[in-house]
Amino acid sequence: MTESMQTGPIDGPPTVGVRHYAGEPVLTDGRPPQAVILPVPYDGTSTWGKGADKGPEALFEALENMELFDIETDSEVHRAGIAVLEALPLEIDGVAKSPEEVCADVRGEVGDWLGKGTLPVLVGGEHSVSIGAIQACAAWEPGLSVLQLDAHSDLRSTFHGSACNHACALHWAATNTRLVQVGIRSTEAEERQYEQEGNVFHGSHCHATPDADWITAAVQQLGPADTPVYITVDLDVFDPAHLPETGTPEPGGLDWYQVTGLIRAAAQHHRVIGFDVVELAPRMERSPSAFTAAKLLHKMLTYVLEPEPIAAPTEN
Ligand SMILES: [Mn+2]
Repeated sequence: MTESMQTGPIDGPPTVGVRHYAGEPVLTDGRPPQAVILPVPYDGTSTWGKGADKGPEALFEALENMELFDIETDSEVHRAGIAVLEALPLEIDGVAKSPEEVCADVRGEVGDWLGKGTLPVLVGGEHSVSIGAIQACAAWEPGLSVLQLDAHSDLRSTFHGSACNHACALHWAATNTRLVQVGIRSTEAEERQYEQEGNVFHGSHCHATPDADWITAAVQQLGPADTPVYITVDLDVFDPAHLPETGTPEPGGLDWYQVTGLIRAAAQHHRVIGFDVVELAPRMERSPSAFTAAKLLHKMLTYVLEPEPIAAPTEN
């Protein structure tokens, strides 16, 4: 645990964590926050486009410059009590942690927050940061299903000598949980043995099928109503026209309304107990990709925490 619980003035420094979510105070009244955001700026195993270590900072900067009222739900989720934690330490005495150590540390931290009844949310970092979070959620809820939005299968059992490589991000989930994969358009022949029958929704399928149809099918494949679900969003699920700044962009991706439509439906039908947004690799100042990633994080918190709608002011 990196932070202790304290109470403090609403206008003062954050009472939990190290910075205000979206620049707004954390309204927890001394209780544990409803959600914590754990930045994991890890980029130890990426192979092509480096820069995922810069993802969390760019995302938070964009978040602090965004309108927080959500038009779709008439709500402001930041009032629910969301804390941004200190980034997960990635070195010990100046030496970079191994992928396995990062995985174990994420697992421990996520498990601690689940135990407090707080929704754990990770911001990456490359995709291997999801492994420990999924393992912690599966230990907490043995019937866990995992919803993966991604261009890549990430199902290899090992890569470059480690099972905690980004190319293996979902292997553990595929072999230990019910895994539904959406937006996939890049895979290796050897990975297909780990796919779960009926649970892979390729990018081409999402484009050729009415959204309502494939979204309903994907949500059903996660299990019966109220199944505990972990959602992992690799931002390369988006088409590069919508979000180009990611480590390994792939053509033929989903658009904003497909991604948010799927996540909203999944959150309405099931019980989301944790999620992550990974693989933002910003390459420019005031990155539009970082803004899209920040807005997606805000949307996902809205869908999962379901804040009360705010009534429009009326004239007397
Ligand atoms: Mn990917």
